[in-house]
Amino acid sequence: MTGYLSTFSPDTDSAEIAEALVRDGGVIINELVTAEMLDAIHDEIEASVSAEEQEGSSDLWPEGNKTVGGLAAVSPTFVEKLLIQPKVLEVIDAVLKPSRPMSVEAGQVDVLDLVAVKELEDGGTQIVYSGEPQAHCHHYTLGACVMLEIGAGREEHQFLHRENAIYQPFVERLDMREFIVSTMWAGTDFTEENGATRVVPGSHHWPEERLAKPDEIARAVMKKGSVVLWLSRTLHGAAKSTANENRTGYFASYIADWVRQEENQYIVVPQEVARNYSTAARQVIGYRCSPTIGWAKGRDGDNLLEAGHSGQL
Ligand SMILES: O=C(O)CCC(=O)C(=O)O
Ligand SMILES: [Fe+2]
Repeated sequence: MTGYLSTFSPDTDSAEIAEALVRDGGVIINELVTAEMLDAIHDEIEASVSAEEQEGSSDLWPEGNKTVGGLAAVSPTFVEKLLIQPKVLEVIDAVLKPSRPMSVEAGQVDVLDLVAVKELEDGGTQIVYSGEPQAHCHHYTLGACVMLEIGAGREEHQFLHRENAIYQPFVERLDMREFIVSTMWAGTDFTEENGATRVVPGSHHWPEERLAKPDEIARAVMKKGSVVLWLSRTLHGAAKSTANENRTGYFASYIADWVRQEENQYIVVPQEVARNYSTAARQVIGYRCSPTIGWAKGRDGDNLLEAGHSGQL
């Protein structure tokens, strides 16, 4: 099934969507939220980020395109309605297999079952891990959250790349457990002409050196309010544009809690801003910890903005 992205309606069972995502490396969920919601997000961005600040200025996003970082602080509607959209979280729960899933239906898995304390000859003890953990992470958090707008007439395709590239070569292994799921919401219709994301189904199983052939590259053609999801090793990239209108996408990646967030969410969304959000949103943004990573003494592990207990101290 090359060059084609499976597209699902919002009422499809999330397990079915997750299965296709793991199999093909990418999927689309059609019109999962209303166009009005996307308009509200656009208005929030326009109200707080100047045109100058939105101008692209990098190789990935040259002048003539627009980018807005720190979306998790700029758009409360994005955070509360899209970032923690229940169907999306159910699919990501099924793929990233956290021991503490976001969606209520998912069961919890205890990774600490794998730890044994062994007696030593000198009277001391030693921690020994054994067995295969069912979970890939304790929970997942936001990698980066940005608006990506392809300008009318963008001349070049962005290079095809893999999301795990930012961690390569430090963690790369083809058979590694999945640790990133990316989402891109269509803030305008995504068309072949205006730069719908290029995604290469199956490429998450390819060796690094294999290059994509033209007929292997699919396009995330979708209506405003739809979302495309892809995995850490799936080749993808923004496309050139032959259209007269811009293509606006809202990108959010979800990463295992044990890798560092790509965009520094504690700078972007400081505590006083995060306090305005729901607990679920705070958790995804990063105000949550596992028993071993990210703790702050005197704070609650599931909601680090509140007093409580986290970590080993
Ligand atoms: O805008 C898109 O369609 C994809 C962008 C992307 O993958 C990136 O900037 O890393
Ligand atoms: Fe990317």
